[in-house]
Amino acid sequence: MVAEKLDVVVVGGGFAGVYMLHKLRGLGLEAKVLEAGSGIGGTWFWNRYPGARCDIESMEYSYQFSEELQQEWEWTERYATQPEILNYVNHVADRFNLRDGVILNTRVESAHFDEATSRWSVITSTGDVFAARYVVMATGCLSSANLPQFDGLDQFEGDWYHTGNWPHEAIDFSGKRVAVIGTGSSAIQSIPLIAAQADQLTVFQRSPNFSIPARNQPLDPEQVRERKANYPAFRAANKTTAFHANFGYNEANAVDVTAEEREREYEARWTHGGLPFMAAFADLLFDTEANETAADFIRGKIGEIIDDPELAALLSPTSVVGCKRLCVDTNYYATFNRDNVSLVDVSDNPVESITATGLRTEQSSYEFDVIVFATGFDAMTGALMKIDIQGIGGQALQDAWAEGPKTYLGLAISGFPNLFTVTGPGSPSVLTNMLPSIEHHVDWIADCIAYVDQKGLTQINAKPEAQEAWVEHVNEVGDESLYPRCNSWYLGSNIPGKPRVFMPYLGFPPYAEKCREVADSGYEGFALRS
Ligand code: N01
Repeated sequence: MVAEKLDVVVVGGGFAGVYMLHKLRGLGLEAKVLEAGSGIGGTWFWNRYPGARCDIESMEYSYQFSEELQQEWEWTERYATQPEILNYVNHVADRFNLRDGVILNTRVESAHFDEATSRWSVITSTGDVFAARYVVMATGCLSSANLPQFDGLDQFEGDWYHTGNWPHEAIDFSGKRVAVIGTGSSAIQSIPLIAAQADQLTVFQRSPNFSIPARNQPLDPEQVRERKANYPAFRAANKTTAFHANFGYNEANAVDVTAEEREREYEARWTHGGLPFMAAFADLLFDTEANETAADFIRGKIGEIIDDPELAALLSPTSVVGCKRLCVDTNYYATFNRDNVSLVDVSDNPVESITATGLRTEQSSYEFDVIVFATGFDAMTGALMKIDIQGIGGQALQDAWAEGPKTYLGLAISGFPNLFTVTGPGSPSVLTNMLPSIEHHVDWIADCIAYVDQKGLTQINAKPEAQEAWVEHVNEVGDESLYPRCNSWYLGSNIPGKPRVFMPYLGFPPYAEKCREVADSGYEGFALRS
C-alpha cells in the first residue's frame, strides 16, 4: 500500500484533535485526524450513559480560541449535558470547515518512526498508511475503558454496558433488575436516573466516594450577558488559578480558622455546588488535618440525607477528600433512600464472576437483567499504550514506559521525535479544566511545529536529561500533596499491574510558565536536528 504523505497525523477526534486540525490548517499544513469512532467528540461521543454531564461549568468548558464562537454559542444550563457538548463540538467542526480533515471509523494501530526520512509511518485498522512528518496523539486521558476481567461475562444472558462505551440508542431500564458496578463519577451521575426507571437497582460499591451536589440550573440570561461582555478577561483570570477554572479560591488555611468559620465556608460551598468545594481552603490537598475537616463536613451531610444510619456509614468515605477526583451529583445519596435501590459492599466481598443470570460475589449470588459496568478507565496512558508506537531504533513506547510514563512537560517523549501528546502524563490535564488546558497544549504544539519548520529543521526530540528532570519535578510536586496517599486512577492503581506513579502535574500556572520559557528559549531541553 502506498503511503499518503502528510505534514501531520492527529490521532483522535475529540476536543484536542478538532482544535489541533484547525491550528495546523492555520499554519498551512496538510493534516488529517484519524478517529476510531463514527463521530467526533471523544469523551462526549463515547460516554452517553444516562445523566452524563460535565462537572465544569459550561461557560468555562468551551473553546476560547475564537471570540466570535464564544460569543455566538448559547449554553442552556450551568453544567452542560453530554448531548449538548456533542452538539457544540460538531458545531465547531462545521463552523471552521474541519469535517473533511477527519477520517472516522479508523483506529490507529501503529506508528513507527523512520530516522532516515524523519517521518512517522502510521497504519490504521482500515489498512491505510500515512507517512507524516509529525504525529500528535490527541488520544484523551480517559478514553480507554476498563472492563475488569470477570469470569463468565460471555455467559451472561441479559444485557450489559460500560458507561464509557454506551450504545447510541436510549436504553429502557423499565421493569428491569439492574446492577451497577462501581461508584465513581460515571456511576454517581447515572445511578439516580437508572433508579428512577428500573424495577430494582443494586449498586456494588468497592469504595465509597465523596460527592458534592451540582446545583445544576438553567443559565440566567443576565449572567450570560455579563460573562460574555468580559469573556477574555474572565478566561485570563482563570489561567492564573491552579485548576484553570473560576473556583473562587480562598487563600486561608482550614487549620488557621475557627471551626465556625470552616463550617460557614463549607456550607456556602455545599450550597453553591460543584468542584469549587475543593477551593474552600488552600491546605485541603496538602494537610491531612485540614482535609479531615472537609471529610467530616461531607460525612455529616451524607448522614443528614440518608435515612438509615448503617447505610449512611457505608456510603461515607474514610479516605482523603479530592484524593480521588471529587464527584458532582444530582440526588446521588438521596437515591439510596428509595425502596427499589440497595447497596452491596464489595470491599471485602469482591465480585467474583458473572453468571448466566446475574453475578456472584464471594458471599452471595444475585439475579439481574442488566449489568452496568461503571468501572472507569485505564487513565492517561491506556490509549497510548494500546497503539504500537516505536521511536528511534525501534524502541517501543510500552518498553520505554514499562516502569511508568516519562515525558517532557507531558508534551513530548524522549526517543520519539516529532511526536507530541496533548494533555499527556506529566501535564496538569486531569487536575485542571480540560478544555482550556487542551487549548494551551495545542497552541504550544502548533507554535513548536511552526518553529521547527521555519528554521528548516527536520527533528525535535526531548533530551533524556530534560525528561528525567521533569519527571522528578512532577513527582516532587505531587509528593508535597495528599494525592499519592490513596488509590486512584491518577496513580494507575485502579488497573491491576499498572506501575504506581502519580501521573498528572499539580498546578497550571507554573506549568504554563515553564512551557513558555521552554518555547522562548528556542526549545530548551529539546535536541533539534537539521
Ligand atoms: O471511573 P472511576 P468513572 N469491582 O475510576 C469501581 C471523569 N468523569 O468512569 O474506587 C468492583 O472513578 C471502582 O472502585 P474503587 C472524572 O475525572 C467525569 O466513574 O477502585 N468495583 C470505582 O468505584 C472521573 O474521575 C465526569 O475501589 C470496581 C469505579 O469502579 C473519571 O472520569 C463524569 C471494580 C470506577 O470509578 C473516571 O470516572 C464521569 C471491581 N473489579 C467521569 N473495578 C463528569 O464530568 C473498578 N471498580 C461529571
